[in-house]
Amino acid sequence: MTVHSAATPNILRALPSHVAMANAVRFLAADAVETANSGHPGMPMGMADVATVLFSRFLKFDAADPRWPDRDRLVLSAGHGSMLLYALLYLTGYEAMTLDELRHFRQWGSKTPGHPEYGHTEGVETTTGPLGQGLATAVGMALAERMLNARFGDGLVDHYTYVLAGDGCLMEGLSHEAISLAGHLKLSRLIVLFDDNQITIDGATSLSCSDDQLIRFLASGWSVRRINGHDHDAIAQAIDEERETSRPSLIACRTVIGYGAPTRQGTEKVHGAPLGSDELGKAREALHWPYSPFELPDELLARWRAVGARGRIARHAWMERLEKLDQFERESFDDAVKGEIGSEVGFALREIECRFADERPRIATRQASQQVLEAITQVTSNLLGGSADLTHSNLTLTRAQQPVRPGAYGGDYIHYGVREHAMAAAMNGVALHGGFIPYGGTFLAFSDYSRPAIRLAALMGVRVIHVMTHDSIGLGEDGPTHQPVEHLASLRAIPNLLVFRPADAIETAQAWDCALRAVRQPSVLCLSRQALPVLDRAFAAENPVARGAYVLSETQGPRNVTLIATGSEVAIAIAAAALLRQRDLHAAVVSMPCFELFAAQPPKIRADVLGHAPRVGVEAAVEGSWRRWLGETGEFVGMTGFGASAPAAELYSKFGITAEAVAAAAERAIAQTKAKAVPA
Ligand SMILES: Cc1ncc(C[n+]2csc(CCOP(=O)(O)OP(=O)(O)O)c2C)c(N)n1
Repeated sequence: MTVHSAATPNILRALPSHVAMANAVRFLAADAVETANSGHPGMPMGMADVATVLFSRFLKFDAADPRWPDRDRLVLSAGHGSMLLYALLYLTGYEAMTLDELRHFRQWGSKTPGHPEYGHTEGVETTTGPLGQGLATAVGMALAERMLNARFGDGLVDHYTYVLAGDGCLMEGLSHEAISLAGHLKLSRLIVLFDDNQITIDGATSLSCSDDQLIRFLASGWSVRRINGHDHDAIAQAIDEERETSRPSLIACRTVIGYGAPTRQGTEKVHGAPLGSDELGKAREALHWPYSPFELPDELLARWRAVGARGRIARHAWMERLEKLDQFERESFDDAVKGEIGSEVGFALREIECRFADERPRIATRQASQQVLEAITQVTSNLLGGSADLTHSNLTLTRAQQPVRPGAYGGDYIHYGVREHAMAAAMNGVALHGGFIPYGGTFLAFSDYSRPAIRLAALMGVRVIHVMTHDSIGLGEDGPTHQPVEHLASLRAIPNLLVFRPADAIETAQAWDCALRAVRQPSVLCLSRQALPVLDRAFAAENPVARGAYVLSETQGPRNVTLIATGSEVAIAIAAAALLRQRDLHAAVVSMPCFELFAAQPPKIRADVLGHAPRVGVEAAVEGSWRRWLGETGEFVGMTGFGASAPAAELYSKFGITAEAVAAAAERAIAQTKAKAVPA
């Protein structure tokens, strides 16, 4: 094979430029996978034509400013094809994406991890890899775009959301929720380019799937068509026309996976393994690509760089329009896009906290949450509420909010329908897009349905607030299907996720304050169905929930035991402390609404709160990670299995989560500690 100098692009002149541009993408991807000896060459080689047409003719972006708010969003839902995206970022001139980064694909410290990671690589709009997530996240982005457009107009917000998705994304159940929601909401700025190559890892899609995807999307209210995904004119025509429809669009691009690899293309062999030097050499011959790995003729690179700069004029014009706005409007836009919560929200939270302290309402924490939301939605319109069809149970809708309706995006509340997973993923998309702080409700037991998207929010570090009510057996009669027992433990196992379980109305306001301020962390607010008393506490100038745990009631003298509880069980711990007092035992009570924030405190603060006396943990859930706070001699009072269908009070008594049981556990813990202290 002849290797031409990069300065003599003879071959370029023989090929139409867009074909050469697509081949540049193909070989950067295939060579990076080859160098890493790991990765997925098939998808980038197959979708190079579609991506080239999209980038060179349609995508509104400026590589010099990857965060320009009015850029089109591109989501690579088929995240395993990450090299497609990295190649495009390099070619179009994103500063941080150098050729060296491509050479270090999948290596420690590189900007080119195995799957695209938001926040790690500039130009990556969302983390993808778990199939289907990107598509559902894009629904949230497209929704945020329309909603922001309704507020600020075409001059500031006027862009599209494009998705590259494969068979795998469309097979995932999540895709059904996502396309159904997008179709219902008529998100016409959402365009899915489906890599319709009919191959997944096991082989042909016919092994496992007989869906007619076009009919499926059509049934959900989408505009659909199928094209040859290697015909640049057909791709361009399809995108051009679909941008004008009043519905979201599916363009099924029939492609050949691994296009250009002579013996492997069109088969599963090219999905997720390097081509090997022989096959790669033959692909070079077949596609008339005489360049060595990572070598590009200057002229071709220049063409791609021009694509990266194509949006510069539009961006400057946009900046001028922004500058011309009056100060109030400009600040409103900036605050929305940056996700500022504003001092008014802080004041509203303080005010309602004081009201709860004065009035001491005996209400469920879900009701307290609603009152908090009532207060803050009076002073900000940057919150986007919603619920997965449990609005009246989660109490997530306020008087100030209006539902968003198909084609009418002026509201600030989403009826997500019974689609917990899509709700969670769409909220990620809203947060990533910017403009709104999303919160959404469901029952805590159904957090499992949202979990993959919650995990991604935590991985990406985005502020999404989950309002999960009916947080224990305390919900009563609905029974064990609806009573979470392992969910707190399982959510607490997700790194970078804040799990709050406030004990009363005051802590609920304080937990909301923490969740809103946690700009790089998602939160789950676990709220009770049942009414809870407002607990006595000393006045605190600072928000004690922000420390994760604090001493709610201290002993007069040295502690005999420390009772640590969360949520509805804090009141039980207080009652147990009273029982212990009658037995001459001094129990301090610690409320621990957020394990994660407490774990992040300096050791001295943690030691002051936990004390040196034996400890008892109380939570109407399985033990999970409680041992960390209890030590070897500590006792845990909670659930050991599933709940049951009965009135709440009876369940607490039958499952032994009572003041008496906590007092007995305290006595055992004290005795065990003494026994340990006696030398053998
Ligand atoms: C939720 C999830 N399940 C499984 C996988 C593993 N996986 C990665 S790619 C893939 C097949 C995807 O097929 P397709 O979307 O057609 O991609 P192509 O073969 O065209 O590259 C699978 C099962 C994953 N990444 N995410």
